[in-house]
Amino acid sequence: MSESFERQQTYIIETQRLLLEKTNVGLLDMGKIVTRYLNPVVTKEHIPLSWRYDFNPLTNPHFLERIAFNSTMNAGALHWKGKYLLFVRVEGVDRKSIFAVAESDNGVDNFHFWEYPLLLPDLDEAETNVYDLRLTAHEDGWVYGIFCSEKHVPDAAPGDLSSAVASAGIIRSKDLIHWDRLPNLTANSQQRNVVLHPEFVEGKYAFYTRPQDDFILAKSGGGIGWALVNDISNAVIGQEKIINKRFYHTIKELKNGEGPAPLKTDQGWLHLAHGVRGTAAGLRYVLYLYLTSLEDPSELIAEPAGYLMAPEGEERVGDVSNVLFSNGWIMDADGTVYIYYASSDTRTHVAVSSVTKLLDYCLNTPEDGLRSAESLRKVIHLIDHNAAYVGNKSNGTIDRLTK
Ligand code: M1P
Repeated sequence: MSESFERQQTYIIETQRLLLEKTNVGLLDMGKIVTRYLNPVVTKEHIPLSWRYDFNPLTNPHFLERIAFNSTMNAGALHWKGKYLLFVRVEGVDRKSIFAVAESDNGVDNFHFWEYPLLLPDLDEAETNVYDLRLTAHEDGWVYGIFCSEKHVPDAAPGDLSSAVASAGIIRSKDLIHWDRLPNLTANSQQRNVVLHPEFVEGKYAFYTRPQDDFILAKSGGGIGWALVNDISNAVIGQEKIINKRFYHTIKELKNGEGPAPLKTDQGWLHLAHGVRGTAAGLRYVLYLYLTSLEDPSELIAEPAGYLMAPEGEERVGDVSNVLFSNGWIMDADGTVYIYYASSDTRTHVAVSSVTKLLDYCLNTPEDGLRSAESLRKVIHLIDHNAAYVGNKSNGTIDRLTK
């Protein structure tokens, strides 16, 4: 064994050990709805070395990385047997993604990958890429994973190597090791960001959808949809109702998409979603919340204006900059909520809150009035409301504005 091989191997093993053992710390969060954490929870450096290096000095004398990875992002999440599990989208430098489970005891640090990536059954040779798995522990007893299954448009013109079509792949398991693959969801349009609701509704499986006219743009797809399906092993989307609409000049003007499966709370189903708008610097992805009724999960009952989280600091930079994306969260029995989100399609972070705070935010933050004049009215209203508490006197501005 050459000295170089041994030195490099030791260095790389030791560096990763230190990373995996690193304690994470919550950042100052006075008056904030979520607590961000100092370090990302899963980065490409967390990926097991045995997936990347050939440890045989004869076949890898320089100890070079044989399979390299680009990012660890858009993770589904599940609380399972006392562990916090992230089903991470692990993207290689070859641009293809696989799924792999990373596990932690406390949800905020020491995530380490299971020995092997998830063994996704391969049913269709034309399927080129798979990504963004959403986990749902359904009341039927299975854990489902819904993900984007992408292929090249079969009848693309010669030379057109970018046209793609997105549909929803479906897997299910009872032990999280062995996964059955069901046929992809059948729909009238392309679909990405499809999520399974955890309970039966009217005796049927309920899906959150995101109809889109083409691979990138939602266009006539009006927002996050909702559809009931009789048979999960032959899931066909018929009637689709838009339950969370897009609006002009909002954070979700261009498109939006359901994040993880919603959390059931005593005030309603709590949803985390992403909203996208166009800017001169490209698309900007932010995270927002909305609440739907317990009696009818497709009925919107509250939605604060704007975003809950937008890219900050280093989160703004990465493979696809200015993006926050989340398809995984976990609620503990005590109401603590762990939001797992990826920044700029590069690495995965955690932000911690509580169901009490998130509901308070949802129910007591003014909704989007869709016009500057309405935003002004809301600010004046709060200033006037605060007059009794902070000493300034209401001067009747709100009355003048409403006349
Ligand atoms: O690059 C940002 C995100 O873009 C897509 O999401 P959406 O379909 O909502 O635009 C997905 O490819 C997602 O994986 C990616 O993070």
